[in-house]
Amino acid sequence: MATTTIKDVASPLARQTLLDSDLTRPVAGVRPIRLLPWLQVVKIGGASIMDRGRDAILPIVEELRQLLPEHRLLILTGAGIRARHVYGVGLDLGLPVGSLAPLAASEAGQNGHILASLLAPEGVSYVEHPTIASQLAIHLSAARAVVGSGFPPYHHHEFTGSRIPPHRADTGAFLVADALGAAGLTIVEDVDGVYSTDPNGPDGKTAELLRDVSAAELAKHKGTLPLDRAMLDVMANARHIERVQVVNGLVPGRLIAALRGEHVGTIIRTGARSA
Ligand code: GWN
Ligand code: ATP
Repeated sequence: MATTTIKDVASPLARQTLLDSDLTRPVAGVRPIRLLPWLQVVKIGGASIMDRGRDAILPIVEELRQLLPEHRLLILTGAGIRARHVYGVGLDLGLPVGSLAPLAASEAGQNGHILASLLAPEGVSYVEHPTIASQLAIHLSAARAVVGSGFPPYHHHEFTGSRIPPHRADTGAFLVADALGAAGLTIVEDVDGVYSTDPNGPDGKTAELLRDVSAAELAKHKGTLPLDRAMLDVMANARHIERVQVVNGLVPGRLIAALRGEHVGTIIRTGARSA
């Protein structure tokens, strides 16, 4: 028998616009749950580590290997020199940012495949973006760590403010670590941390290491940074990750020390506050 009455679906958001944050706050303002609270995310630099080849990669592989009994890891890699090349060719041809983003992302994936191959004897594999999104728990129940691409899969949805994709591997690593409610994120570079000015630049002699800095302060920093600036915007609205440590992966022991809770690089404080 056909019903003529209007069906009312019970929802606290049923009768209001989603655009008014005052109205949605009572429902949407609560802190999200932590999906993988025991997870440690480690981002390995593409240009700073992977492009240096065996001299930089093999010691990092050894440190990751030593960390496996202590932590369950999501290891994410950045893109390096091959992405710079593809940006150059693509920009010369006039390709839009949404076409360049997946081209560069695929290098981050290549670097991940390289790292995963070296860790394979430890049971570590490369996992695809969809696996990171929805099957990480089962993979990390079977293995102590997995490797993936750090790039966020924005593809043709990449923001158009700049011709170089603004959301790269640092941003992708932070987004996924915060979304999963991970215990921490460590970013591995080829410098001791974030400095007042590029230590390898023309004013390098005056560069001072910033041992503890907020994302808001870094966002105001006028010069270059060893990180994606888009990550600082994301950090402002972080829900779980309160601090990220940037460490030098070329110095033996720094990555292990960071994962053991030591302050051995730059700590960047985000906008997230403990509950
Ligand atoms: O290819 O190395 O994931 O994990 O942004 O998209 O360009 O893809 O377009 O699951 O979906 O090259 O094929 O490639 O790096 O990103 O992956 O081996 O659709 O496992 O197929 O979101 O890995 O790849 O480059 O990460 O960053 O097949 Mo690759 Mo990347 Mo694999 Mo992934 Mo993109 Mo998929 Mo995807 Mo595409
Ligand atoms: P990706 O993973 O995207 O390839 P990456 O993490 O490997 O990136 P780079 O883009 O190579 O990192 O950035 C690291 C470099 O940033 C350092 O070698 C350093 O010379 C440079 N740099 C620029 N500004 C600063 C700064 N303020 N402090 C520290 N390093 C800086």
